[in-house]
Amino acid sequence: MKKIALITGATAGIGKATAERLAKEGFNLIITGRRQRELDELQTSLQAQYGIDIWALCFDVRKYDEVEKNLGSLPQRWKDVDVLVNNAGLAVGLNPIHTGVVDDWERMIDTNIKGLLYVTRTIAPRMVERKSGHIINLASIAGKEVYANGNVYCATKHAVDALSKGMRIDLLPYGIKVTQICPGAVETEFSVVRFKGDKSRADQVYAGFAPLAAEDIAEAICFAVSAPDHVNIQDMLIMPKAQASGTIFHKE
Ligand code: NDP
Ligand code: 8X3
Repeated sequence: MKKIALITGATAGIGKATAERLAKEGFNLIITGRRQRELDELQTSLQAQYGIDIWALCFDVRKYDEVEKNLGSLPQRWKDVDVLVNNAGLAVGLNPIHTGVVDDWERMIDTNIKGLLYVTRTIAPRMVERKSGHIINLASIAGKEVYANGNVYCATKHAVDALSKGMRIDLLPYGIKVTQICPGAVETEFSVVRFKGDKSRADQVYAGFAPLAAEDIAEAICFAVSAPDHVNIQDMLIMPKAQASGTIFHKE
């Protein structure tokens, strides 16, 4: 029987690349995001390419009632999720703390921390019942370091780091693996979202060096998922060759 992977934020970037990589690996997929059209297109393309089954769910991870409605009572054939990839997340704005925009802070906290918690709270109990499962959390270099004006985004990813550790301890008796993936700069829609649609400002983030591609992170996720049963990859920090730390880049 094919395994089931649930990937949040599969409409773009790392989540979409992970859906593609795990489809190639033969997983049946539950894909989520807020953009129905992107979900439909991905579903059609992966089903045709790999002959897998896909269940696409359009909802906002910030709303617990929507999470519960969509994931709390999955149909029988979808409810035994083997791999949960908590990927949906974003940065909004890059301001010093004293000029921070409260709505930006709320979007980041509600998505990156509360959304990840809501989804995990809904899916983990069945993993505990089955004494089997693997949770992959997308943290960041921003969860290991703090950089200028990154204040609240960095705080949310430090929270993911703490939650990954906490989940690993709490779920240990049930044989559930928890892996945290911490990328440096990956060229996705991330910076366009951070700079609220300003594509030229977003492009500057990746100018002068070769950033990671979403597929590089998907490959790392696939590696963690494919490890033998007795092996858990706990934490992976993955940077472009040209990036030494959160803020130190070698640009041509
Ligand atoms: P993208 O902007 O390309 O993709 C983000 C995904 O998250 C989209 O599918 C989006 O879907 C989904 N999403 C955002 N908000 C919500 C929400 N409220 N409800 C449901 N889905 C949501 O970014 P990345 O692929 O780069 O980011 C993926 C993860 O990786 C994030 O957690 C990010 O913090 C992390 N990361 C990214 C790095 C980078 O440099 N790009 C580096 C380190 C970590 P939709 O808009 O359809 O809702
Ligand atoms: C995304 C990478 O460096 O913009 O988490 O924080 S960074």
